[in-house]
Amino acid sequence: MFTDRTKIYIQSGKGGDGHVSFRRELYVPNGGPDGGNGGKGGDVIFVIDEGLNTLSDFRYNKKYSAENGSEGGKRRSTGKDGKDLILKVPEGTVVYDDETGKLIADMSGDNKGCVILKGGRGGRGNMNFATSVMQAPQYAQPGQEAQKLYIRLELKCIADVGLVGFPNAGKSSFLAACTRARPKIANYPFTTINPNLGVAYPSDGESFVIADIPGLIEGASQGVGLGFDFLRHIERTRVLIHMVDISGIDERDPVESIIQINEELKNYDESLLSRPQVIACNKTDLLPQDERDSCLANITKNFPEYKVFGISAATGEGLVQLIDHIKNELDKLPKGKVTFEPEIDINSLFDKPDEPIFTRQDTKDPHTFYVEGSGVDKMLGYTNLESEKGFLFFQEFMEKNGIIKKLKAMGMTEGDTVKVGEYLDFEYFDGQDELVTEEQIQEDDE
Ligand SMILES: Nc1nc2c(ncn2[C@@H]2O[C@H](COP(=O)(O)OP(=O)(O)OP(=O)(O)O)[C@@H](O)[C@H]2O)c(=O)[nH]1
Ligand SMILES: [Mg+2]
Repeated sequence: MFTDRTKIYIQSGKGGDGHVSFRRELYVPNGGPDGGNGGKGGDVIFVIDEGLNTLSDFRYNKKYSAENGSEGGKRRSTGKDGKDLILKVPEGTVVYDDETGKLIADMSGDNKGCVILKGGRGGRGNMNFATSVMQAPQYAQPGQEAQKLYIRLELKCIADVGLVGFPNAGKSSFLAACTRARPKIANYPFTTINPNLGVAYPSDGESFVIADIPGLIEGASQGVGLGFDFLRHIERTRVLIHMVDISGIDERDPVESIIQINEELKNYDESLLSRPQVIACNKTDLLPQDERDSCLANITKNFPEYKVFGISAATGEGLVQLIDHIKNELDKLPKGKVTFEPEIDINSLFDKPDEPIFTRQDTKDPHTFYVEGSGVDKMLGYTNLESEKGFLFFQEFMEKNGIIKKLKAMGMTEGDTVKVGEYLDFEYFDGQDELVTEEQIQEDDE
């Protein structure tokens, strides 16, 4: 089945955690810290695959994750980087953030591939944290979190020319007559249920691509019929061929039809109406010469802004002239494909505000307290506690946020353990109102 729209979940790899370990050597009782850094998490990358023309590959599998980075190891060994996840899509695929509906990336034109989600960076192992102040750091930095996102993929065909009109107007017949495409053709509305592409060769110059979409009906822009879902396939086209049946067999007034279809185009996307449009009055073979002439004259009078052609997809009448005219119109326009600009910086989606700082007492051990929240983790991430400056900064942070006060109010007394974030343990000393690391206690004892 043809799929041109789907929602999937993607996730980059988490960064590997930094490692905590100490050198063990014969005759060296207290080796220095040698825990290595974690590996980087894998990215989620989209690339264009020229061989694809639908999003059917995404129909069944809805979840995609890149590999996590591995944890750092002993003896300063760095964890392995997680493998990137490469997702292949057809050219013309547009990636949207599902929640906001904003455009993240248009996989077309010069954009042959791009990173949509970045893997987390690896955490630093404790080998980075040894200083003269602290010889045996007991913690390492955690790896950065993975990025997670629900996205919507939409294929918007890459074509130079779009065919629009009511069902049964003869759009597919026209495509079949002018190109080597073989779409289904039949005398009932909505014969076409997927867009068809065909390459047309004008008498002179380069070929161009025509997109045939299902017939539009009144209300198409609001989702009536099949039209709405497929109007996106003409968004990238630069010239429109408006196909209208003038034989009278569908009992629609041609002038009324043209107005109605243009109304639907305008409701869907106003810019569609400002594109060069050519009216192709089809099925001339079914009308006597005089009727056909008066009909064409009437349409020309009503739509002076458009060029009007009488054609027959059945006999081939007027097709060469129409194709050559379209080629001329295309040549007048600036070269290049219609592409869409991102409406959102993907990274801004992951800049979450810090959680409030949260303090609590251990439920079983009244002498252990916790200080938690992403704000704390972030602070620890950029603070080197082993440097004097870093340690001072940390103390100020605890002070400024009223954390010591809160802990004391909860019953913290001298000698109690305070666990900050995921990795840091301190012992509280009353009187000085400050925290001292275990190593400093040891040093003081000596
Ligand atoms: N006599 C005659 N019949 C035509 C001509 N063009 C198309 N038809 C017939 O009109 C009917 C509809 O043609 P299609 O090409 O399927 O029309 P369509 O616009 O693609 O219709 P949908 O896909 O339903 O939107 C078919 O029975 C065709 O054989 C023409 O120039 N002359
Ligand atoms: Mg058709």
